Amino acid sequence: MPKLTELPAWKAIESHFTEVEGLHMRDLFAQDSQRFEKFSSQMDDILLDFSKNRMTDESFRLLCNLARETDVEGWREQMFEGKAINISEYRPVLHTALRNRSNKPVFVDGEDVMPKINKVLQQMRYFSERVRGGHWRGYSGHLIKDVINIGIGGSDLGPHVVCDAMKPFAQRGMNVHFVSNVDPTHLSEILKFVEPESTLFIVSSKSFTTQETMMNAHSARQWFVSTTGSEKAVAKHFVAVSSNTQAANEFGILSENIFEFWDWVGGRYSLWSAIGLPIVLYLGMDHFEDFLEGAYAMDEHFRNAPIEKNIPMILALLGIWYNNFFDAQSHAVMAYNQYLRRLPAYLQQLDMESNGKTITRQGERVDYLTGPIIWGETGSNCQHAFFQLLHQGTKPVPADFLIPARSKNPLGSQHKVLLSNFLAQTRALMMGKTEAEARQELESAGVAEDRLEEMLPHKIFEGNKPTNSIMFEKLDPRTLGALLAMYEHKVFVQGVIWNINSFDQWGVELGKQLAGEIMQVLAGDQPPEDYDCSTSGLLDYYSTLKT
Ligand code: G6Q
Repeated sequence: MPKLTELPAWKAIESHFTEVEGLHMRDLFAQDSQRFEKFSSQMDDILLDFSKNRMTDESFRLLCNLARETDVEGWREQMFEGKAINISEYRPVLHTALRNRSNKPVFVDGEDVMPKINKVLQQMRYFSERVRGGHWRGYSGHLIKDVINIGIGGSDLGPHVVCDAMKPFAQRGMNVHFVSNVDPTHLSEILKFVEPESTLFIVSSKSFTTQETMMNAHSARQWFVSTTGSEKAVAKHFVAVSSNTQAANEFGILSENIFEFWDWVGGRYSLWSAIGLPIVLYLGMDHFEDFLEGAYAMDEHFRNAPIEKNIPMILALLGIWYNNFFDAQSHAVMAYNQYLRRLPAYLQQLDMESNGKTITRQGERVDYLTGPIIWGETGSNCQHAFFQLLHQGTKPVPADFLIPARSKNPLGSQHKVLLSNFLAQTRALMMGKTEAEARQELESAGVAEDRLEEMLPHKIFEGNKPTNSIMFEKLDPRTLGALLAMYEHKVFVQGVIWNINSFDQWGVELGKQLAGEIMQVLAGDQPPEDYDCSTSGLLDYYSTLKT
């Protein structure tokens, strides 16, 4: 298999890049009034306008060729069909089966997995309806008012972003909390405000061995037993979501209260599985199914739309354009929607854990950049914080801007003001402000000649800063499902093109292993003699402070 950088499609982009690098989007827009029509695509009500990017028709054509030459379409089918594309863990990658609303069979090792997926969905419906309808009560007959999800990484970030974003759809009187950090403060601060008799804990862990989750789960159990005085009551207040049902049993959770998922669901892709249980308890199963429907609609679009109109493919190709040719180190995501405030945290894991890799599928070191640093904040807050760097800094930062056309909370003209900021920022980033415009502005403001010359360089904006605008009607479960699936597929396409395995996470496993080793030193063992002096020095300093 030829190296990525030796492929004809890559070489063609490389030589084309030198022609495009110096072009300004302001001129590209002036030359082509059809740019928006040409460079936009729609799936249901989700519109992607990618016209504010530093590319010509030819750039786009060459990028699409790269997707063809790296066989993105072939890999896509392998994923949907359950082939073991996670090559370092020898597993299929089938989060798409979890939201396969067609219910057509999907085979793993000759077994159709749809019946067991449907069975767990039914179990989630039955359980959530009992809890939400007041039939499942706490040990002393109280209604369940607080659900606490204990999980970390993929067993936390997905359900957390969804519950936060879907707050307007939540059942009145039902609260959901997320405990992830092993820092005891996280659990303690939540326990201060809940009553054990009306609290349900979900221990969410694919492996059921993750140190942070297990410690938090044991602490929660201890708190529960010591405040209620009843071991027996644990059964009514603790359920588990895991692919390791035996370990969940051993923790003391009854088999009927364990919600299963499987090793072909990666942690960061698991929110569509039983890991979505907190979502279901908070929003209800019908809303969760709408969420799955939205993701399925995006899956179908991803599978069937031609590359030129395929939203996840386009986002992926543009990301590669900036990452590998403009040397952009990061990619920002700005949701102009307060409900989406956890979106950057979720995307950081999705993207950086998937594509933060240096080894190709053939086991060689890459000689090109792979996954970008993902970051972001909600609009318009971000404008008053780091946007200065986007407008006038030295680093290229391509960005996605997302906004719903309608707000869940229409307050006077506030949503229109939000939208005007969204439009003004993407336009300003693209257009910039020329010297002549800045001069004109200062003159109109009556600035004296000598002062004007001093101020002028500071008032110029280069512009030519790329953005994607993603606009949709409203943020509801269906649209959110589609948006998250859109990003999953974007990450997938980039991984295929970079020729890396997006579905393992050995760096995460390393953290789990190292923390265990150092714990033994903290528990009193001598540090190994070959420990680096920095770690030994910190351990010594800690021992002087801890008492
Ligand atoms: C995700 C990663 C990682 C994982 C957590 C929690 O893809 O594998 O973030 O989700 O480490 O793991 P458990 O669910 O096994 O506790």
